[in-house]
Amino acid sequence: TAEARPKMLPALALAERAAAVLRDNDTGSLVTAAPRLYPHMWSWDAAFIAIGLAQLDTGRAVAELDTLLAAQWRDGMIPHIVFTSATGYFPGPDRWGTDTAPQRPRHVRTSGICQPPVHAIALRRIVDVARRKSRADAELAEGFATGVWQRLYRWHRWIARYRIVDASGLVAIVHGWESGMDNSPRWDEPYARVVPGADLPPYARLDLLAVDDPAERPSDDDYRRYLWLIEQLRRVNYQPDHAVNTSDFLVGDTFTTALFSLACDVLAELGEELTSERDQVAELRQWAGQARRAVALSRRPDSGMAADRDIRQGNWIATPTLAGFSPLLCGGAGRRAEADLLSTMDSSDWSGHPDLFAAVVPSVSPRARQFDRCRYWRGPQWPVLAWLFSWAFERRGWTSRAAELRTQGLRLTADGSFGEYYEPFTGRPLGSTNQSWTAAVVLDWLA
Ligand code: 2M8
Repeated sequence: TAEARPKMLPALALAERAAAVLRDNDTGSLVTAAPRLYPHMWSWDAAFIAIGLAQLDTGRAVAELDTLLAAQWRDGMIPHIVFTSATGYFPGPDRWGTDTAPQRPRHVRTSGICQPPVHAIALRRIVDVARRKSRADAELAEGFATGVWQRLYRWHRWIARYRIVDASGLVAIVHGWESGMDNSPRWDEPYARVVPGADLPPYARLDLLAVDDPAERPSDDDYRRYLWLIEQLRRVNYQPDHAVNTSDFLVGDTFTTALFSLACDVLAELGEELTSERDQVAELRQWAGQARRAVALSRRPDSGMAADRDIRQGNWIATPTLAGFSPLLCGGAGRRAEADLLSTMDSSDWSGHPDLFAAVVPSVSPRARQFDRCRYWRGPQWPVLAWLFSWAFERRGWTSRAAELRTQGLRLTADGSFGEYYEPFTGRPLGSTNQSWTAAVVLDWLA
């Protein structure tokens, strides 16, 4: 119950604790995603972490993105993990075996897949925050943004070139981990057809050692499939064209597509402000428009919610998850459809569910049969996603909605434990504590 929770910290104390989390998880060149569970740099975590760092120190914020971008593959992909020397996370660099991939970066070890492209959003936020701080901060952030703009353009071009592979126009992923929502019920059907080969090399999970209860993490069956997909990708040396041809898992991800659309527009905007790259800006606008249309077209007629596309099977996956609200991030669905989606979001099936501790959209509808209140991406609330929606709503001019999400996000996180995710009915922190991206978005909310 709510009574069992530690009391809510006042804003100043909460901000101090959040800053301490980022400091404690800082190795000097990067902030790890979490102290024990994730002792490396994750791609989309790094973007949110940089947003939090921007409130503390512009120089440290840009350095974080710089570390990530220094690990960019030569074809443009930003890898989903940049490994530190820490042990204790599985699968580590040896299991990924990217060392023989011709397009890998030379000086650092990484995984061989990617994550949602939220980096341009982080760069936008860093520039905006710095401009409000001081002239020197603004110059630092703008100089950095101008310097890395091409690298982000090349990342977006990689997605447009290699990951739009069918008529749906959705951005395809070759592993559930690429969605960031690892064990979401969105992927149950496509994963059901991933059958690990008998030649899957043996392994031992380490993630379960870092959480209170295995019921907060994916199952062993899930993990065998995750590892099998890595095995398939490793066997084609992570060549992007072979990967989409051979992976047993190939899904058009509507949420990633919405973020791609939004990020292309944001990067185009930054390009207009800071560079003279007219042609590349025009390309970004075109990708943004195509992705926006793909998301709008993925809506199911009955619910109005966006769906994913199982490309291997040729069917839609319409599971009631938070990804269904993707059109609200990037627009394109039309005013009527958006109003309907917003009322769905407010309804008792979602944020308006009477038993929620905080009115933050859960990862899965509490009324869905797949809902599991403790298990990772199958029900709990994720502050980082609340931040994304609040930022996008602000940008779309829905100021009071953005403010309300921020208030509710702070209610969820005010105990100062910085959980990775939260149990929706009690507000109990789950997974890791002192999770960097949670601390980062709290810092941004409190600014
Ligand atoms: C989780 O994913 C990793 C694999 O990438 C894991 O469970 O080992 C996800 O929540 C993902 O979205 C996140 O980026 C990562 C680090 O926080 O953890």
